[in-house]
Amino acid sequence: MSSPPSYGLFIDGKWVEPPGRSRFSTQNPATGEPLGSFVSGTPEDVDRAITAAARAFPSWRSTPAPHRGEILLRVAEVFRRRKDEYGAIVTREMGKVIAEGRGDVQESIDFVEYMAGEGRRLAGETVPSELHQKFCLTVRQPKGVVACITPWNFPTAIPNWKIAAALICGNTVVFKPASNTALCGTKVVEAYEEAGLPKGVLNLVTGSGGVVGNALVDDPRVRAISFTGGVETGREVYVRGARGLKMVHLELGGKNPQIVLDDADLNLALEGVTFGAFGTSGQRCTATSRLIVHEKVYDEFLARLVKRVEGLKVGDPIDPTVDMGPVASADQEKKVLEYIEIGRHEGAKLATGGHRLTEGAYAKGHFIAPTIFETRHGTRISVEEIFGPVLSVLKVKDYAEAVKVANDVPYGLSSSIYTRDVNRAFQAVEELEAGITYINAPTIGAEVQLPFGGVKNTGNGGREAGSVAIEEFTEIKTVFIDFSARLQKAQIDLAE
Ligand code: TXE
Repeated sequence: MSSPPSYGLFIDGKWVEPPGRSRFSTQNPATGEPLGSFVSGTPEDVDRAITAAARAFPSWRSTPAPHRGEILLRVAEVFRRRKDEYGAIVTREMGKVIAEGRGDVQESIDFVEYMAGEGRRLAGETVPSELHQKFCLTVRQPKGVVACITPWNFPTAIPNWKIAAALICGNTVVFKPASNTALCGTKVVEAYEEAGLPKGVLNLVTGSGGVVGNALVDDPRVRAISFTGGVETGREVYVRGARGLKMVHLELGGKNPQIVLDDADLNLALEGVTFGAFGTSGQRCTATSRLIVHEKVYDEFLARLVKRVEGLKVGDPIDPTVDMGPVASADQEKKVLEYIEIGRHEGAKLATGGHRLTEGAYAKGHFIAPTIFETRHGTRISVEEIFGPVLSVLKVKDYAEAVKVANDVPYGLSSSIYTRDVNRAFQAVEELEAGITYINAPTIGAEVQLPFGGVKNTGNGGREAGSVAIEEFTEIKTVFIDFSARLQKAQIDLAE
């Protein structure tokens, strides 16, 4: 097999391959095909990237935000022009089916365009003063150099959610992608380069989380860290960042429930859970990993779901007729198989799947059969994030129990309820402990113009996307303009 193409780091507007670095490669999780070889960045590389970003900051922050937006529009154009090419790279490197690979790139286009428009808003407030002839307002200012650390499950969309939002606000960026999707990360940066982003404004350092990630989080010049990944890594990043009193934005796991009440449109609920649980092989942070079903419709619904899921075509995700690809890596395969074993040991009843697919075309990939367990609330598979094609089904006696079970997990990202009762639907909006609630739609399906994030261990309170995305990347400056031409004192009683 010929060796895959080599890629460098992107520092100060140049692709560089510092001598003496070790390298790592990425593979297609469906076929084992090597895709690219990348530099294992070192703390010195991180230092150079931060130096470049810090040097570029004064001029980028003083570039009018609408002009920054024009560059982002050009970035979106590059993604649009390259959608087929990039979509196929997403699919080949991460393993999601080609429609979703293209969807990943479409989400990048949507978000970058949306943020380009933010260049003409970046709104502050004007508020009245308690004093005469005094004008009070707030303006948004960039934070400085920010670090964007991203996972592999949306390997172009998540980087863009962070990078475009950071850039429109006037920050400069050092970006570290997940190692198993380093090619996608590299392609994202190429798009910004092609669009003419000034040098140093966006820098890429590939390499391990322990080395590159830690060096970024620890450097005092990095003022904010935007991180999406696993809970334990997120906690570590938060604690390290806290030492430098940095703003750390975390987007972590989920254990997202779909509730099906006895009055639900079962056909719709069936399509919802099939897509929610097995789309992207269950590797979305909003993936449906718990199906909570009213006892009156439980048997019928489960039987239909098993039949539907057994009809899914699993295979090479580049084939447009395939419904579900492999999981993203050997590590993911191991973790998911461990959870399947845990499920068996804790007495869950396997309704379908529960094994690797290894024969013929599956032999070189990380394929796992779509898996459904019947279990009870409180088992490990019903409360821990598995992040794979494994669905836990739970029976409940009524709406109240459904919500109690839905809420009784350490996470709170997405949630969904299928019912025709409008009162129940609104009650669920009020009662489900989650950052996102869908009514009669699956737990997946974020749109870029709406805030994204969750409660409890899903994060630390921030939201990405939507107009609130800029909160993460701006400081607010409060401005008082006194045009009275005399000293006025707030809060001090005036002499009668
Ligand atoms: O995530 P990590 P992994 C969950 C999911 C998955 C598990 C592991 O359960 O099975 O996490 O995935 C970088 N300082 N989610 O291993 O390790 C790392 O290099 C700074 C859920 O991929 O959290 C990568 O770029 N950075 C989640 C990024 O952090 C560090 C999506 C994420 O890696 C670092 C992804 C460190 N010390 C995984 N260590 C969701 N719910 O969306 C690692 N990194």
